[in-house]
Amino acid sequence: MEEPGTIYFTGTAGAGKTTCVRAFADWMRTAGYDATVVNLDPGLEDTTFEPDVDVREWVRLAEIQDEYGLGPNGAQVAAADMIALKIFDIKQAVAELKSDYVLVDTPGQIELFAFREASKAIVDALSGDRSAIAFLFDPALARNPGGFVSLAMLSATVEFRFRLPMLNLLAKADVLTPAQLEEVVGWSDDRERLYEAVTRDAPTPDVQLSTELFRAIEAMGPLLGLVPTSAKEGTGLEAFYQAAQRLFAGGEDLELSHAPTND
Ligand SMILES: Nc1nc2c(ncn2[C@@H]2O[C@H](COP(=O)(O)OP(=O)(O)OP(=O)(O)O)[C@@H](O)[C@H]2O)c(=O)[nH]1
Ligand SMILES: [Mg+2]
Repeated sequence: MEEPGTIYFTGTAGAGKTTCVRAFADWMRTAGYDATVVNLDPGLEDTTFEPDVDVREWVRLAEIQDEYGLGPNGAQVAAADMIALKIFDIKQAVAELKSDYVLVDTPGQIELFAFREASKAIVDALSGDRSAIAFLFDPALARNPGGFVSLAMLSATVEFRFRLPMLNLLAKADVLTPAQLEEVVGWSDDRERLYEAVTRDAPTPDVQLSTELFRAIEAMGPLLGLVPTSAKEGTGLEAFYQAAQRLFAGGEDLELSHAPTND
């Protein structure tokens, strides 16, 4: 059997990761594809979310807080280390389900996920050759040029840490007007437009800083190719699936034969 396509959903706190994983898994199942949903967030409190493999079976944030007298962030750090110790059990639970796709929800605190050695060990252990990181751009930040550039840098940092291909998503696209959406997607497709937006109307010191940040983005290589999605309205999920398929197929454009078109 071919190795599953594994996608880790990352992004700033509240960017919409958990909702997106659920919506994407629902979309995939409706379309006739099979997907395993993995929760890697030991602090997840949403009781309506029922992942197929749940890290809370092994490690629970509340218990770590109580047992070691830690706050939520300290407990997340300790939890990441504990998860790393259990990773082969988790990997086996995922493998037993034999799905084509594995969708992984990650803890809310991106810095915990991106900057801890334990997270790197977890991702390395779970990932095969067909793995990618979905990075969600929160429109609350992405709608402004400065916020957009900051998120692009964060996405690049995540890529640099994990050395996996990135799928950049604009989450909660439904909260933007069509004009805002066009503008934000335009920044990801066209660096000149982004540069113009970054330097427009900004006070001089900000222009200097933004210009430097922009140059850093420019040096990073390929354009972001942001895919707008809305978990709430179920839009953009097919486009995201196709982007993932292209990536896993090594650039080949696979035919999507039996998926509904709800974009
Ligand atoms: N309008 C709209 N709201 C959304 C969408 N997706 C998520 N939200 C809302 O955004 C908030 C955060 O969503 P979550 O899915 O919990 O985000 P998260 O990134 O998993 O959050 P943490 O794990 O706590 O960092 C919730 O109030 C969701 O209802 C969407 O597509 N559209
Ligand atoms: Mg979440």
